[in-house]
Amino acid sequence: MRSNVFNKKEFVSNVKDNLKNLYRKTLDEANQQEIFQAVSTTVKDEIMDRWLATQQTFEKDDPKTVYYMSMEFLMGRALGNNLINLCAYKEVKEALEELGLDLSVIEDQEPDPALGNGGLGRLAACFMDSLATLGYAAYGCGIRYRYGMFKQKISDGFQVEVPDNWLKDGYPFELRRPEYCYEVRFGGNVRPEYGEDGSMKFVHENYQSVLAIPYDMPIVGYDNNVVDTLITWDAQAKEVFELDSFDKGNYEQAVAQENLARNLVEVLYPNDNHVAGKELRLKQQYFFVSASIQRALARFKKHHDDIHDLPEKVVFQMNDTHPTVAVAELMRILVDEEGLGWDDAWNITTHCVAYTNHTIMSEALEKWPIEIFQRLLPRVYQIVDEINRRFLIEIENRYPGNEYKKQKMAILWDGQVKMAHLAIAAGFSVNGVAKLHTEILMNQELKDFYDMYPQKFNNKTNGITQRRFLAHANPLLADWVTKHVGKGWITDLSQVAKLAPYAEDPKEQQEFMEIKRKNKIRLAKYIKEHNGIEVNPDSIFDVQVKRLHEYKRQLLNILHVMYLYNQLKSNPNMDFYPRTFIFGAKAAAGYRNAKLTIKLINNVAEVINHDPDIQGKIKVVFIEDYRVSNAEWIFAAADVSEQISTASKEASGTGNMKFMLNGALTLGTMDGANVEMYDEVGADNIFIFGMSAEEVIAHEQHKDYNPMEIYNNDPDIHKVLNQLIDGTFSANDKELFRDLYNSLLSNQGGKIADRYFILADFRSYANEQQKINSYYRNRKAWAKSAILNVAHVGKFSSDRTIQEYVDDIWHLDKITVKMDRI
Ligand code: F58
Repeated sequence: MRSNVFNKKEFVSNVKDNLKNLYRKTLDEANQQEIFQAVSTTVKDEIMDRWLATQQTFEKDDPKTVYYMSMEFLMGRALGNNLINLCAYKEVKEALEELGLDLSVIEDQEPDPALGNGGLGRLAACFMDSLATLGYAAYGCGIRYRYGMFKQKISDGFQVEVPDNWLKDGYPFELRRPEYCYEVRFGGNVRPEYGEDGSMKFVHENYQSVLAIPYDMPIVGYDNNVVDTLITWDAQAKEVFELDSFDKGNYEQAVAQENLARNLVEVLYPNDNHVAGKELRLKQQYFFVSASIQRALARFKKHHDDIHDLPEKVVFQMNDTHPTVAVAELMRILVDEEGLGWDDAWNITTHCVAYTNHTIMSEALEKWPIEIFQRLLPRVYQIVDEINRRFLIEIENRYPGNEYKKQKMAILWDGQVKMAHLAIAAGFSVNGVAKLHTEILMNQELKDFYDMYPQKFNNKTNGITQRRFLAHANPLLADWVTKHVGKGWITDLSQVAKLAPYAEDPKEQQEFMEIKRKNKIRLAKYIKEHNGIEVNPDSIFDVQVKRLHEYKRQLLNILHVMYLYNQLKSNPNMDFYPRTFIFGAKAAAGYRNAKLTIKLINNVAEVINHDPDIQGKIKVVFIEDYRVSNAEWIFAAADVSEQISTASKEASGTGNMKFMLNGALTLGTMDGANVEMYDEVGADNIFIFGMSAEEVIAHEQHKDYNPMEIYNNDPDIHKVLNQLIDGTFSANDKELFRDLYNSLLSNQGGKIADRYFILADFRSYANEQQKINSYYRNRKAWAKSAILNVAHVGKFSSDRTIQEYVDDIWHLDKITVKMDRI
């Protein structure tokens, strides 16, 4: 907060006032949750002035605006982050200390808003932070799920999902805006209606309606008075049991609408890189997309009479295909409500929508059964049908007589609506999220589309916000960086390059390692409190935290731990630097192998952590309920960052960047953004192993991979795999891990054996792990590499990513918010 606004005395007195007004309590009487609410209300008050001023600037300057459309925004806690971006963190911490209060305890009271699964949702959150910080007009558009990502409990080593009732105490950083509500219609039928002049329009009737009510959350830019907005939409029944419903005998209809509204926004689908294709999910998509477009158009029309100018002022970025129904909804509004002709409307639409692809995993590609789509969205379906018809003509013109092309590229095919095809046909930009990923899209997955529209394709390598993941997560390292390069890195991460010369300096190396050690102690304390496991802060903290998915290969990691354990057992005096293997991961509730892998990790932990033979040299920890708030502590404490996906499968990864920012050394495959991290930091400061994407793809095409051969020829691997089924780690139930064993060795139900090449990469993984073991003994070399990782992380700021989106895709105007406007 600017010093003329913020002073400690005033802050304290406002907190006390808020306690009084909210709870009729004094500081002594209030509990921590009430204090959190009062502190947050005080901070929100401060934000409000800037939010108002930003809105007034929008009104006056009318800048081009991006609407970032995403089913997920994994925001994490707001209080600490807002204080960082208001430049008031330290002052508020001190002010509270004077009252005997601890800011981090208060921060801990905040529910962790988890309206997202993993990378895709967290990316959206980082992008919002960067948009506000760089001074661009932006709205995030999403859904206000009543229940976010489930909370994970570990019970007897198994994951148990507990509902995340994040709104139960009320959320202080949101604002209900019922005055901006919109109607969204589902079902019913469409019939043509002819005017007396011979004109025809479509009438949608017998539909069900819900009202979309927006809740705005402020997105505070860093030290620039800009506050953008995340709109999350809540659903409400349009008519709440109105008397005339009874009169008309419409009672059932009223109940149905009430139910629809309640179910729509009830819960986030907890799948990462997998879509279940449930009808309710399509309803969610249309619901938030329709409401967001209506709001965007209403804002536009306040200042503009001619809808043809829309592309000059508005761009919709679709975060994966989930919001792709936006294409047809915008067409519907332009044609049916604005009265434009098809070509006119198509021209506007295709200059307003752009699409980001986040995966090549086929199970994550969205396809809707036409039957569902048509029944749920009859008018929107007609429009998709027409888009498809014209698209097929375009393909025919380009590739006359090539039926095969049409089959492969059609939007409607085989009873399904292919959302990616719709997004590419309509989007003026199609981007991947890392160099390698974009290349794979262009040369393999989307090759037909790239051949047809090369100009649409571009890469935007992901990034992360250094404000949350360094300034807030790791204050000790943040101060160390500032001491050496000044504060500029907070808004221009490329400035960390100036750290490079310090990497050679023994005193700086020492200081750096001291900071890491303190962060490891902080995490060790957390682990002790939450897991009851004692870990040694002088061991290597080797960390893999991310969603649990077979392609991310947590199984490779834990199999290697089993292998090391076998080695140590048979040779207790072998060269081995103590290591703590830390895991954190949620598995989708219905994903069997993923859940079994969690159980395996916990069982291996149980055996190894209690085996006196290995003298505590290996510890295995599974951190319960991995989420944004504990992630911040985990990144800060890591020595080794495990980024070990099968090459070609991880589109980018963003956790990899958060570890790098905090000075961990990456152990990774040449996959996703790891490739670019390697380019930045150099071969000496990263541990790379495994097959290349090209090799993996070649094996997949030739179907010539046989894991059984490796199992038969490598006795160490043989032993480890047998331990999955001989009771070593499941004494009471030898069969417990049979499915994991089978998944590695036998083809089953369409799934080929070891489809993620775990055995193929095992030896080269173990070799790199061995190198890490030796390298860590050389503290100076390690410290040097760690510092160089921080020094070369500049490229991976989401500020850089957003600037590229602005320059190449969105073309937004920068705004300046002056506070004297209010
Ligand atoms: C992730 N995708 C990618 N999808 O896996 C990761 O490599 C990338 O860094 C990140 O996006 C950001 O670009 C991802 O998180 C999902 O969680 C979807 C949720 C909805 C269902 C389909 C998967």
